[in-house]
Amino acid sequence: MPAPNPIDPQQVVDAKYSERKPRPGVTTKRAICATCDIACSVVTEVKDGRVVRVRSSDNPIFRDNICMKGIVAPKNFANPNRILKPLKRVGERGSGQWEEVSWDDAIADIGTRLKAIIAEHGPEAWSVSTSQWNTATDHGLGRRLMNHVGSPNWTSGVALCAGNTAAINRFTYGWYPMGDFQNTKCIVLMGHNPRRHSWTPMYNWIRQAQANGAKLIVTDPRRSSSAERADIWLPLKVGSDAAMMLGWLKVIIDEELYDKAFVEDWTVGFEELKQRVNEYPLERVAKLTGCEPDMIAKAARMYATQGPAIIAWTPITDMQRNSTSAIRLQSILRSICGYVDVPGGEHLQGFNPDIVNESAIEMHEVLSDEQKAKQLGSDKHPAFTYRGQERFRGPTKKVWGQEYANLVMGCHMTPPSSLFRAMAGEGPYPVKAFFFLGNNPIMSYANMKLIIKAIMNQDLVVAHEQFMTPSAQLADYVLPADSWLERPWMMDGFGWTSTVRTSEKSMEPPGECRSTFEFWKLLASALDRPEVVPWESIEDFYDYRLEKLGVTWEEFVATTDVHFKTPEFRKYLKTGFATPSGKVELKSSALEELGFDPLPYFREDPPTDPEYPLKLFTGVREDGFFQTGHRHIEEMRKRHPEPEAFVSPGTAKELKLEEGEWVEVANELAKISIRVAIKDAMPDGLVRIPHGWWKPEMKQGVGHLSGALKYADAQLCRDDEDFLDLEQGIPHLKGVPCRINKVSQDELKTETVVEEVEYTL
Ligand SMILES: Nc1nc2c(c(=O)[nH]1)N[C@H]1C(S)=C(S)[C@@H](COP(=O)(O)OP(=O)(O)OC[C@H]3O[C@@H](n4cnc5c(=O)[nH]c(N)nc54)[C@H](O)[C@@H]3O)O[C@H]1N2
Ligand SMILES: Nc1nc2c(c(=O)[nH]1)N[C@H]1C(S)=C(S)[C@@H](COP(=O)(O)OP(=O)(O)OC[C@H]3O[C@@H](n4cnc5c(=O)[nH]c(N)nc54)[C@H](O)[C@@H]3O)O[C@H]1N2
Ligand code: SF4
Ligand SMILES: [Mo]
Repeated sequence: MPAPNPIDPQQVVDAKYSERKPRPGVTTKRAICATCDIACSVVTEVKDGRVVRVRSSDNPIFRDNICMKGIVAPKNFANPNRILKPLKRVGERGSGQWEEVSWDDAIADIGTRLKAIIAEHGPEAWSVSTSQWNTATDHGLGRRLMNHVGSPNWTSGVALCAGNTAAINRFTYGWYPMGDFQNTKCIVLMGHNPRRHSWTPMYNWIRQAQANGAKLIVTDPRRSSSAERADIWLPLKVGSDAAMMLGWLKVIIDEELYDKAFVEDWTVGFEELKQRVNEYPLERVAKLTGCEPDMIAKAARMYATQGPAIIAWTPITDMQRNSTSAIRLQSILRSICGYVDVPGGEHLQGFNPDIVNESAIEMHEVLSDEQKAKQLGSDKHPAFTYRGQERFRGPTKKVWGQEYANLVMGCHMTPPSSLFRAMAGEGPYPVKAFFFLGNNPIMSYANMKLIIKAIMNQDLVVAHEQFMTPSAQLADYVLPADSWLERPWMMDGFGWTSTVRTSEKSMEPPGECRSTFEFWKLLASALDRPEVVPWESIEDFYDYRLEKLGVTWEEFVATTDVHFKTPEFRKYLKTGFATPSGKVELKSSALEELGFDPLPYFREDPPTDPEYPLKLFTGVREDGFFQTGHRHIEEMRKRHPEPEAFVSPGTAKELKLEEGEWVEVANELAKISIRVAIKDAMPDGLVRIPHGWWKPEMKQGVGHLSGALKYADAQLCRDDEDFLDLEQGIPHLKGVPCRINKVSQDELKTETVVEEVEYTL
């Protein structure tokens, strides 16, 4: 049975369920899989103190939500490559030589060195990068410590995935809404392509909604599996989503298909929006997107008239040079069609009032205005920095009860490219200490070689990791991290939904692996700020967060899979929206004050260089891996032994490419080695590059980085201003000019040989 959507209160009431009897010889725990960032509830089976199996939850809300990456977790975390002891670099940085040290010695030395760096350069010289899921499992404690110490320079994978969506949504209606898939009548997927083993719950919700009669509209240059199941598929040009939505608005406004009463009563800037949209007649949009005007109009009409509709969150528009406009356009479409905060549409949930939420734990109020103003990137690309989000403090307090709402942890970040350029010595001031937790930074942003230079230019580099990733290979300390099987978790809906969920600890961490909680607690003490993380243990910390509910963590986790706030719709009737005007800002006063165009627009691609006639995008995730991880698991590697560039049969013919042939994909920044996979779902001229390839079995250290220098997509991702979104400064990963170079047969043969070429930076 596909999973019901946990937004619906009826579903929650119905969710009394009986647990399956454990198999003989095992005990079971109820856990949340944190292998990817969609967080499925699962059951773990424990035998002799170890997790031997992960299966899907018995709770009907979550049943069926499990994928192969969740199932393989016990093998993943028991892999011999797992780091079990703190490692200290000996020899040159990146030389691959380590000695085992104790946690106490490591943390003491890290504390002393970090204090010295702060004394010399100021607290802003310390920066931190984390990942999607890690951002959710450090519970805001990293930000809390940084805020107390005085550094605003925190970034995360959420800058290119969901966190930035949330931050940009605030410009329109002050929060980021969550789709009510259970009751919707129409779903739009802009590229986003949930599959059985990728965004599994989302895939289940969409299938269920379609079974209930909901329409599906997909925009995707490639004929994806979602496109195949769609009522309308718009095969648009890569990177042209914002232009497509301007076209939809043109139709919806011209044909008066919008919610007039809502627009009249609850929005500002409709006339200006209308004028802007008039600059995008369908003929122009057809040119920009490569789609037929009739089809564009048909999709727009379907969205506006077959609602309530959802434009599902998509990472695709998070990674485009028109990202801010594209995300704003999604917000504007939702708003003028009357789908915001209504059943079947998109729900503004706010905080759960029963717990201390992570935005509050972060304590952004203790970071001085002077330090906030130093946040890197806030001058040029401020949208999700403190400066960009400043205008929402007062309105957020009024509507949602708290000044700082760090939705999906994306609302007070440093844009990654600004950070790495500063770390590499490009100014405006020195950044000399870099910590990364649960994040593979050199491979997870744009311009990998610049990030390597940035890391090599540091005085102190600390990784908290499970595996010796290419990034960890460049650290001074690699501290062993626990996994989601080995710690409890109280999950507060990524600071975005009001759902609180629980995960039991299934087993003890192996070796000396420790949690992110422990990492921050130890570091706080080493920086002489023990009072910042005063709780003895993570359970003690959860007790504190649950005080208002009057239960302990032990009681809560034993009785609760999911704790809800009763959904209320159209709350704005009482409170207004959390924007400066209290209304939905179709024309954004905050963007205008920051010096940007307050209306959405489409910035065309720079002229094509004939040297690089093709375009690439990174994406189409592999079932067996999560992002840059999992390449060490044999069963998964068998499924995807080598990185593959997808090209159309037409492009293959033109370039005389054979299926399975090794080629180079190259652009101004770099070239990578990759095998050709000819796919008739691909349009001509477009190349799909998979994200995050390295091979743990290959040589470690500078010059190799376990194959990252040979295969990683991040080398081709550009971070020069032409390829950055103006407002956020995030890179364009959907439509980067490139070419394919044939390689000689001799080179081809060496691909399977272990002997490795050394790469220079
Ligand atoms: N060039 C390029 N950059 C991208 C993308 C792209 O397509 N191309 N995609 C973007 C997207 S969508 C995302 S979501 C981000 C993701 O970027 P990251 O957040 O960096 O994600 P991963 O590559 O999964 O790296 C996570 C690391 O955390 C480690 N880890 C796993 N569990 C734990 C744990 O419990 N504790 C600790 N301490 N470590 C753990 C894993 O071993 C892994 O090395 O990257 C973004 N960046
Ligand atoms: N198994 C597995 N599952 C995963 C992950 C994983 O690594 N492995 N990663 C997780 C993460 S962090 C994320 S963000 C998601 C990503 O998952 P999705 O959101 O589904 O993203 P992708 O699979 O990268 O690409 C989806 C589609 O976008 C299309 N596309 C490319 N460029 C454009 C464009 O410019 N416009 C439009 N409209 N479409 C475009 C591609 O053709 C592709 O069909 O998957 C999550 N789920
Ligand atoms: S989709 Fe798979 S990896 Fe992601 S949380 Fe669910 S089971 Fe875990
Ligand atoms: Mo992502």
